[in-house]
Amino acid sequence: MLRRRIATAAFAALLGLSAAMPARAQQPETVLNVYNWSDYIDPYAVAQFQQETGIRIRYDVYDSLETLEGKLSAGRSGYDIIVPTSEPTFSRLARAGALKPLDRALIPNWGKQDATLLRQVESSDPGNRFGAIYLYGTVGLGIRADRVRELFPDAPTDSLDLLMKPENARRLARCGIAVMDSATDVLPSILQWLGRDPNSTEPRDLRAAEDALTAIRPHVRAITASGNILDALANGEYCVALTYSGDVIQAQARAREAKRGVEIGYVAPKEGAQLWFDMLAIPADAPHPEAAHRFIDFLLQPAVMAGITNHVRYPNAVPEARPMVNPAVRDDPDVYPTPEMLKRTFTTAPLTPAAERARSRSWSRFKAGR
Ligand code: N2P
Repeated sequence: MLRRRIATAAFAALLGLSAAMPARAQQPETVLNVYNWSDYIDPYAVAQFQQETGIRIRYDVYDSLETLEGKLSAGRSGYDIIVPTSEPTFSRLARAGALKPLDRALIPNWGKQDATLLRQVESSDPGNRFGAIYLYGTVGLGIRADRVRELFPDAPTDSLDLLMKPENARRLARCGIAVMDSATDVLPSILQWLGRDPNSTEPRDLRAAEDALTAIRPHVRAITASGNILDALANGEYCVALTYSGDVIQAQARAREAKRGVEIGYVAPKEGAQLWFDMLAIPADAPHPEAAHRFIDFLLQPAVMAGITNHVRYPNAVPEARPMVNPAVRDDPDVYPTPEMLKRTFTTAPLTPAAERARSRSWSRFKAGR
């Protein structure tokens, strides 16, 4: 049995390596078009999949839900795999008929996923028909600890007060404040900080969030894509950035490697952090649905998932992967939140199209500083 497995692996490797040989070039090559968040996979996993299956991956990235939705809503995206967040994008695409129901017979590793987490995403996808859980995380603050200690020794570093109270933002402005450019993934945290319902569609709540953001606007250096924030944080360009948890922890790891004294920390705000799940999904018009199922199945293998978490510093939903994750990553509560931290998180709900439009108009005004 073992020998056969080895022989099969060797054969698959051979297929992968022989992709450029003329004999194979005559056969149409299978391609898998993946559209994923930036800085969100272990390149080794991509290489391994290609080598094992002979399927070539064409990989594109986005760094906000707005960009993903823009691409998908135009139709005929040509993608086979997308990774939308459970709310609002994934649930909306599922309801709109834009996703293909997953064929579990083609995903033998489906059962590797944590049943409790799967139940949790059922509020976005009853019956878990359209998505497997890829990774999850929170929205919070990346803090350049070495500089904030100097500039503002008694800074409230456990709270969104650090960013959202104008007197604090003013003190930190010259060392750089950034906010990721996404109404969808920022406004709920601001509403929560204000003590309002993060899913509120009430105009007065939205107005309050916009006013709070507008009040700190003069002190914000950049409202930019999350991918840009990751790079700049790692280089020490910002003191405070509102962005996704694992992006901060990746920046922290890069800064440590660079050994230039840049010290980055992550904080899930004590007022309550937004918890999100990113889902592996197949667009309804995907040109290569079989290869897409194969890719999802491949990713759900514990060893592959562990490699991804090690690389991108976001937790996965495969419990068997956990012992294979590096202890420094596995035991970091900023990566895998503790049960107490999870109690202080909130999830978002879908908005009506009108509420969604109101949020995006409000966001544009904040960006323009008006
Ligand atoms: C990866 C960011 C993905 C998290 N750079 C957003 N859900």
